[in-house]
Amino acid sequence: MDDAPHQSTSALSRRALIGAGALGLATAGGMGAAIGTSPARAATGATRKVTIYAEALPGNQYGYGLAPGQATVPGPVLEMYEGDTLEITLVNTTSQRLSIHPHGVDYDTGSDGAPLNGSFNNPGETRTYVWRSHEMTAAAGRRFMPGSAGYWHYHDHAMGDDHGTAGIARGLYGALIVRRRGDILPDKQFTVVFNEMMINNKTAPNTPMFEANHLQRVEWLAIGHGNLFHTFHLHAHRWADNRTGMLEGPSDPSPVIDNKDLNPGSSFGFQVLAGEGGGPGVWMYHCHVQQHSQAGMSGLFLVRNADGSMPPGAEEAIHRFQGHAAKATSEHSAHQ
Ligand SMILES: [Cu+2]
Repeated sequence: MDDAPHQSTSALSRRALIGAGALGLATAGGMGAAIGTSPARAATGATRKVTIYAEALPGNQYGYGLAPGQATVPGPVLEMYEGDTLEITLVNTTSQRLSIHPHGVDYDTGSDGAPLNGSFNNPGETRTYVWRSHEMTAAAGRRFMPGSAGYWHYHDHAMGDDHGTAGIARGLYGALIVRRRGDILPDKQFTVVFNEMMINNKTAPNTPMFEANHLQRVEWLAIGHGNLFHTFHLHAHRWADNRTGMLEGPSDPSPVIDNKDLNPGSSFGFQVLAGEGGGPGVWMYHCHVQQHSQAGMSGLFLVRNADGSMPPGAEEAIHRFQGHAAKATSEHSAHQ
């Protein structure tokens, strides 16, 4: 379980995933050795199989993992290229009914993950879910039907009630990326889930501290859950409000933003170059609903120097965040 505030060790390297040949779906044990090997390659219509383990975690939490004993909150980043199929064997190691339900891709009722369709794992049961994707297609009137590409997500839809309310509350969620061929691949990925008054089911100062070296390409995966309205803000960086976060030319009309609504069930992603513009340092990411950030919905993005060393003032800023965040949380609790 990822219970340390430092996320860097568990933040999966994009190149590691591609190198493993399974687009983020290799077993965790095989990942490390593959860093820096083959470039992205995926045949149209490829089917990839992955086994995911749903497990109970300390503190009444639950998580998805790619190997037994490796469940995390959020779960692993799952990736596919448009046209590919993902065949997920979900092993339910828990005593609870649960499932895995995707957003953005194609699936039959039997892979819906919803009790409405009888699609879930009973306690201890193993079940296979099939997620398909497709490319954009030409339609009548010079229009196009959208493909599956996007920054999506997956979550439980069966624990507690027919909507998976208890499973989502306890951590059964993760990011799902469907890429278009030719998309630029990032060096690092950070998943940020705003769930009720928490980030990745934690509050400051125990929220993840994401790390990258100056100008590394980092991909932020933002997901909303729960019952509250949130807004995601990242300091010192900005992105285009479109599918990738990057402009496709000098006249691309996409708005450029640094703050975006992140409400229950919604998701978005974008890529930035770490510290581009602002340089190395410690930058905040947080919910911009003031009561939420004040109550602990904030975290740190440490942009190290290009050589990996700590920039001036970074240690002090981290200590300041840990002290102030803890104080803010306790003060807020006192007012409840
Ligand atoms: Cu919020």
